[in-house]
Amino acid sequence: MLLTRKKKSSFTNILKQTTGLKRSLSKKIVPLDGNTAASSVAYRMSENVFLFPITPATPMGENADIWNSNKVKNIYDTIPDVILMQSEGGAAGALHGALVSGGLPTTFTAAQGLLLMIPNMYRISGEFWPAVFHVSARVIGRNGLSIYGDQSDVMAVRSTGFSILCSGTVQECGDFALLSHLASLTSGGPFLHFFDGFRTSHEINSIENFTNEELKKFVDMDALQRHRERALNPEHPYCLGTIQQTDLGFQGIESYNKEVNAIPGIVENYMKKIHELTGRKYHLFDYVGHPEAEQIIIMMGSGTQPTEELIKKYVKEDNKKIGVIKVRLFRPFSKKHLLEAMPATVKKIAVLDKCKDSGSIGEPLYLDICCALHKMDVDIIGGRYGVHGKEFTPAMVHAVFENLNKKKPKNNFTVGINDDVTFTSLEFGEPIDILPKGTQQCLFWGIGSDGTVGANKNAIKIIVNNTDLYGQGHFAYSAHKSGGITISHLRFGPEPINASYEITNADYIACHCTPWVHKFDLLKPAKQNSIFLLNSPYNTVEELEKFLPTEKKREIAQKNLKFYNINASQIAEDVGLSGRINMVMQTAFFKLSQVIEEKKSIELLKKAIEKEYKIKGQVIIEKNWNAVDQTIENIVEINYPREKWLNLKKDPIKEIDESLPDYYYDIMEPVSKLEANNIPVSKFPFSGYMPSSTTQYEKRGIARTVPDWQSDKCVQCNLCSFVCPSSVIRPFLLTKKEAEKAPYGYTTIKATGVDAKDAKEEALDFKIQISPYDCTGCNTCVANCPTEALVMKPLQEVVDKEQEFWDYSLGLSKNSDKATFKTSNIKGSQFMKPLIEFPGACSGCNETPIVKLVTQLFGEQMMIANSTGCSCVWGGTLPSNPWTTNEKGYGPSWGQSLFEDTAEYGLGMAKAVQARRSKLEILVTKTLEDRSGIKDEIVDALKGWLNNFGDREKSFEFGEKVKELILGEKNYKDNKYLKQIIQQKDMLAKKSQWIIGGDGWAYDIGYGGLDHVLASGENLNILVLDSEVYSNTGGHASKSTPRSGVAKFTSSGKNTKKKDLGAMAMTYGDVYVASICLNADPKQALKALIEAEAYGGVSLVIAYTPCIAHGIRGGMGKTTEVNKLAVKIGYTSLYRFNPDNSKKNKPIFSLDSKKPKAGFEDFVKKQIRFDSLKYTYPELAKVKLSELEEDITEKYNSYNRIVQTQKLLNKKKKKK
Ligand SMILES: Cc1ncc(C[n+]2csc(CCOP(=O)(O)OP(=O)(O)O)c2C)c(N)n1
Ligand code: SF4
Ligand code: SF4
Ligand code: SF4
Repeated sequence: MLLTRKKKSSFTNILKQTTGLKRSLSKKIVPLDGNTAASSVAYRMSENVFLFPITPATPMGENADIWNSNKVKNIYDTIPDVILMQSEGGAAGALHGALVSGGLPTTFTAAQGLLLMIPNMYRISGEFWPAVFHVSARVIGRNGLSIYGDQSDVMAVRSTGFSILCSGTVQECGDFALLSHLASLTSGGPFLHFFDGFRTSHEINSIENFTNEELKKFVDMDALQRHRERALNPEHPYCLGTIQQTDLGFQGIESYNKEVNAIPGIVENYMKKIHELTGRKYHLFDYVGHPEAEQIIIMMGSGTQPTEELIKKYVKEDNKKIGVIKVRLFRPFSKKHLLEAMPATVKKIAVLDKCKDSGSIGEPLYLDICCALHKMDVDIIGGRYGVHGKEFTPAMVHAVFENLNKKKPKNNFTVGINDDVTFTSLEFGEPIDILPKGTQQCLFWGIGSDGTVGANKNAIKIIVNNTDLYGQGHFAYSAHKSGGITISHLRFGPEPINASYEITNADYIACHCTPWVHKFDLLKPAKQNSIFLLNSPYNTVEELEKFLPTEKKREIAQKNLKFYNINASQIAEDVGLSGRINMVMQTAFFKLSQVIEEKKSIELLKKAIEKEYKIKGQVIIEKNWNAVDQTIENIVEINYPREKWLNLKKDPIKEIDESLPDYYYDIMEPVSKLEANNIPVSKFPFSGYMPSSTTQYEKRGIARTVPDWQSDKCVQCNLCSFVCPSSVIRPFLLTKKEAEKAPYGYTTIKATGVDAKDAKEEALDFKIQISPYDCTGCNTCVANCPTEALVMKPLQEVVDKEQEFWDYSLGLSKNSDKATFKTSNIKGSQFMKPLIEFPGACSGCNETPIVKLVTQLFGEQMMIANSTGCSCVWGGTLPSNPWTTNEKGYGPSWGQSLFEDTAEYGLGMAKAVQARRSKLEILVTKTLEDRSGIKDEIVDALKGWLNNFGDREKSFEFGEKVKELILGEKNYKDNKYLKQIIQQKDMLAKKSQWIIGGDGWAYDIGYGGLDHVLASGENLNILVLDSEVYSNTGGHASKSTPRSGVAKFTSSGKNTKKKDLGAMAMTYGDVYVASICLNADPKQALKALIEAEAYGGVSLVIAYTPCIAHGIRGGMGKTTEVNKLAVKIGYTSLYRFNPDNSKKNKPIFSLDSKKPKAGFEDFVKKQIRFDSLKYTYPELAKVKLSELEEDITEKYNSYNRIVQTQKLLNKKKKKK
């Protein structure tokens, strides 16, 4: 990373800048999350940081990048180098190299990332080097991926030889980070320090952080010198990584047992030192509970918090003889220290593992404990909890002790789910409140990107930094990238808060998103007499009586809630912060909750505003101040008629809609109501299966405004549909009868330009129709309409009639009827049903429309190997499946393997299909040779199929015919050939194989595989959704990120230019390559996709897909404008490289975009990713942006040179 700022910054100052957190020197308490607590130590204890982003460990790397950019030094008085690698495998390899050269490297990772490091972990521990990996532990993907935390990743590396230390709280994240660096250096061996991902990594809590002086204090300089001296160096050379035979290897592995055996003592020693320094006492195994406990739990991680707190309560109140052993050092496992920690009175032990070791006799910690205590007279059982990030609460701890108390406790149990298949689960009861007295609990229901989460993080900072209160914040999100729910759980109190679970007893609940009142059971956690604040336009009892559902009114009355309303959207609008309600809601929280006295809190809030918005200028500061004042004046207490609301009759139970599949009621509905924790195991489909077409049931209604069609202005170009990211706006054709039968108000116009045969026979009508509940309000269709025939209108105004019209439109006879229109042009392609609809992408996403177009062209024959990234989130998040089918039930089949192996996964798919189809080809050939008893019609169809075996469209047509004819024969099963052909009927149609992924995959982590597949000569299509960043993880730089681009991990603008993947692929000569940008040049994009699919070898289509991470000014609705500019100035050159053209004597390379024109400055200004550099690093901006401009010219010139060379060669050819 380039170091740019001249001024040196202290760590404390930078911590303030990066987290906005202020360190109170008097009490040294700061609100930090687990990732920051760990990385702030790791960064300062290391010399090199090798990175690759993976949730939930990514913020550790992001912190390191920002600290590096700000020249923050480590304790060795140097600035740690922060290096972004192409994968975690690469990070581990580089780290290994740094170690053997005497460096002090570190890295941060989780889940699949940690798995990629395994080979190097063995090597590092085998050579016994001092390195520390900090792991935000996360679920390993099995039949599905999850970004949430369990300990399956750490357990998967427990045999690598790394020492493993576990933190259970945010405070411990900092303490044990230090412990692991110190112990690693002294012991000389590698450490893995971990904490529960998302739970501890993202939880903000009040903790003490270390100063540089404190960190330095215990560093073992002798050990460091030993490490440096041991390093590879030509001045005292030796060799590493030797090949060993059977006579040598075994002894070699045993040769460092002594060093490993010393580790527990070293860790213990440093624990003592940390105790002396901080007063916090740790042991390798920490026992909490009754001194004569008979029943104990043994576990590690954040789950120890509710366990410990409940035990303390039961011991104190009922003198229960129970306790918990918290495992700190899991590897090397010290039996001696375990026994020292365990009371001699223990008779029964429940070992809790936060992972599942499928097929094993028990989970890893359980097996270790059984082995350690096998000679003792204790009963040991094992159970699983918190797997896939499942909540673990005091009520569940209670259930574990109840089980343990039984004569025959259940072994191999689960807690937290309802396993009604193998009956492993323990039942647990109502929530148990064990928080210290005076703790206030506050819940905030927001909608993605409304600023709620940011405002709440701010609130914690303000409170913890300015009062004696402790604070804790935990944030939960839904998987949808747009319109998803966010729930913030905030706790404040006079004593430290150890509660690693969500709030079930709230003193304050705020609903920031009005429709959530109807959707969720959001008052369930409300305490009696607590506060409820609603953001809605309804300030009177009368209006609210009408608006609120009966259930909510009754609940408000029953719980005697103090009910307030604030019209936050109006206030935001009035003060000039349209759509930004966060400041209003934050002010309301401070006023109503009284966590800090009102006057003081407003003062602090205003100060915080001034600081936060300083760079944006005084106008913005004043708008926010104004929002604060307006809020104080406009909060309305609702004096509701309590008696009346108490006696309201229940609404009738909604009838079951028979047309909806079981899957909807079993899975989708509970998920959408946030009640999925109650879904029993028996309802889960086998192997991660998700049925197609389920997003159609979601009907999220997240748009504030939706397009309204002005039929008189429409020129029937279908561009609106072409660019819609959500498949929401579609053109429909109607026969005369259908137009007559249409619902009242259903406007149509006479169809024009539909030139296929049916249209000529009968005049058709045309209509543009939207699915109102599925629209995200992105404005892309409006921006692309050439005649202003679309106008945005408030959803509520149009929703009922538009929904009725949409339902009617879906049943029209001409839908997807290829006989009525040509599908190879923009207009015709849009009459085909998109076989992906309503994906949960961000509003205005550029990835989805391209994939949608591909499904309209080839969807019924598509096999998709999808990479990990945004496209797998909007395309494959259980239970919302946007992949859908046509009237025949055919549609894309979709699979995701890993982030790193997508090309290989797709190649595997293609090869298997090829093999199966070849077999079918042989069978059909034999059938035709031995055709006795087979009707001529069938024989003809089979011949047609065989002759068109490799033709996608014809093999499909003949295949359909073959199926129809054979299945029409009553006794076809009597013929051995026909029977077998029908058994393999799904191989008749040639498949259209697609490999889809982002630039992170194609340019970086998956490049090796991609390159191999490019060289394979196979007939498959690769679509790279090039957003120039790792969009899914929040916008991290890839090798596709342009020079000067500000992304995560390149916070001072990227130093190097974008890799030209297309040019690299073209060098193979036999790969079809295209560069497209859908809404900048729709025709070119369509042409390229059709050519790519038709090409008989490998095709690579690189689609420029700007993303929210680019910070397009004016929002994603403006991407069309920016994309057109990108093409105009040559930032993105559009081209097609078609090797087939050489056979046709046509130029292989077509540069489809014109010579670049002026507009670079405008392009820069329109995107925060470039423009912000001018403010953060002005001098660098000058240099890097002008270099970017040069890159653009150079790139265009290089393409133009190909064109000119082609022309020249052509001329020469003609002359000859
Ligand atoms: C081995 C591994 N490392 C890291 C990740 C985390 N991860 C998931 S998606 C992603 C970035 C995807 O970026 P890109 O391929 O550009 O796709 P986009 O999200 O931009 O569509 C990363 C880093 C992972 N899933 N697996
Ligand atoms: S506003 Fe966006 S989502 Fe809605 S129809 Fe238009 S393009 Fe589609
Ligand atoms: S983009 Fe505008 S003119 Fe074209 S079909 Fe849609 S509404 Fe009609
Ligand atoms: S690519 Fe960007 S805009 Fe699209 S879903 Fe991902 S983050 Fe959102």
